[in-house]
Amino acid sequence: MAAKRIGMREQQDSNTGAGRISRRRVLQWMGAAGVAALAGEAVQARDRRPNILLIMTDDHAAHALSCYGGRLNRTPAMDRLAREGVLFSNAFVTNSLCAPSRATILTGKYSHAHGVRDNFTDFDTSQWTFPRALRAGGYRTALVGKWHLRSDPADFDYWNILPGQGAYVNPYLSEMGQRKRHTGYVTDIITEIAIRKMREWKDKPFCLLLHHKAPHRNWQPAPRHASLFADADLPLPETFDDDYSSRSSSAVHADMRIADMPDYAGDAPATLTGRERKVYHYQRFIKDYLRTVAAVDESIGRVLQFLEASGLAENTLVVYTSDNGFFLGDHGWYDKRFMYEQSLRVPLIVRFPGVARRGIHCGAFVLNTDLAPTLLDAAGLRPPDDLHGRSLMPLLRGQQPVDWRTAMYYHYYEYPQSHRVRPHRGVRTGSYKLIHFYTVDEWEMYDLQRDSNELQNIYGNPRYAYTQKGLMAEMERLSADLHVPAKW
Ligand SMILES: [Ca+2]
Repeated sequence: MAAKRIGMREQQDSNTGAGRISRRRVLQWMGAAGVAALAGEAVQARDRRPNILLIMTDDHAAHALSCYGGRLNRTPAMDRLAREGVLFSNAFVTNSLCAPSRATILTGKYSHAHGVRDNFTDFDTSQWTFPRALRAGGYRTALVGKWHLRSDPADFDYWNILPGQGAYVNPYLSEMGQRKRHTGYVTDIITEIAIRKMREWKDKPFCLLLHHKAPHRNWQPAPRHASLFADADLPLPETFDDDYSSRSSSAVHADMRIADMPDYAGDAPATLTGRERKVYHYQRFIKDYLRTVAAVDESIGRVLQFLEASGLAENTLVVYTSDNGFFLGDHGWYDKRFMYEQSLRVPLIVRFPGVARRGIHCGAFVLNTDLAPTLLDAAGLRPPDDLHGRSLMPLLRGQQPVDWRTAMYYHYYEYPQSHRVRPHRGVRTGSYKLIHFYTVDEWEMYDLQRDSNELQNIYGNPRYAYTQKGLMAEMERLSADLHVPAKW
């Protein structure tokens, strides 16, 4: 059965002209024994399967990349990656929170299935992950930077990680369990370690997870970026003054308002009051946030340069994404968690020379559950049947399967710490979003075509009764498909 399925995929590959992948797969199917049984040339065949580099940041909102239309900053290296690969313009996370999203990326499953619903749960490292499957398939695997899953990493030949959140300046890192203090700025240090490892491993396929701490709170820019934006007032987001008047009480209840943010409270001049103080906090926050993004962009530039100089670029799949989105003053907030757009959306850019199209934007709905099956597919390995995600490989080639998803299910759990965002689940389609804060039985619904800022809650509006009913049914259908437990 497995062989038949792989055979079908092989057929697809040849139909789409991705002959190189097919050849790699053939070599892989033959396995070591098969290769050894063949004469001379095949025995010498080098494993040419693609290297995989997954670059992920922490809390980088899609609207803070210029290639995503962000108007706040410039991200030349990320933009270059997008020009040379595929930019997914509707990439969403399934639970907008650090640890749950990281566990989802590793396992290809929703929070309820991998068990990490919040930031306070240990990741059960006995479960399947895509690095484990790659390792079993002959890849060397490495993890460098932020891990945030509490348990020690289990599926990596090499790991060198920040303990917990880690520090921006002179951080400690744990290299295979050995703690060591480094001198310098965290984004640069993580980049250097990753480059060193790729250089060392360049002769055999590797999968390296390069996970930055930036741009996570508390934002500390590198000294070279300390005065970036110093002379400018950055524009306020359109929803900066959202008064939550049409929403459920859950938006009012949340504790993540720019106006009240403690980070800069002591620095604000005492003469400032009300909205002036809120604007002051915003300017301090957004500039520090974007300064930490600037170092990440430089890191990506350095990595791309290294890949070229070392001859690895043509055979390395590079992914850039973030573990969740972020409110950049949108709706008067910082942080994430809510299913609203700025938190739900993440940047996702994939460059795969010789396989993926160059410079296209793909608007299909893609989720963080899709990364694990995609990366296995790229390596010619078959993902297990119980993953919730689906390989993005056809989309990368510019072909959208007719049965691709047109709605996505979302589920956030962590409460009350931190930020008092009530648990909720919801569904998003191309035109609408329905959210249920089920612990208080409150509903919200938005018409995303007419109200992209999500300011007018239309739940219960008789004009939308038919649509509302359909969305509720769709949420239940997706929830049943995913086997989301009724109680947790
Ligand atoms: Ca995060």
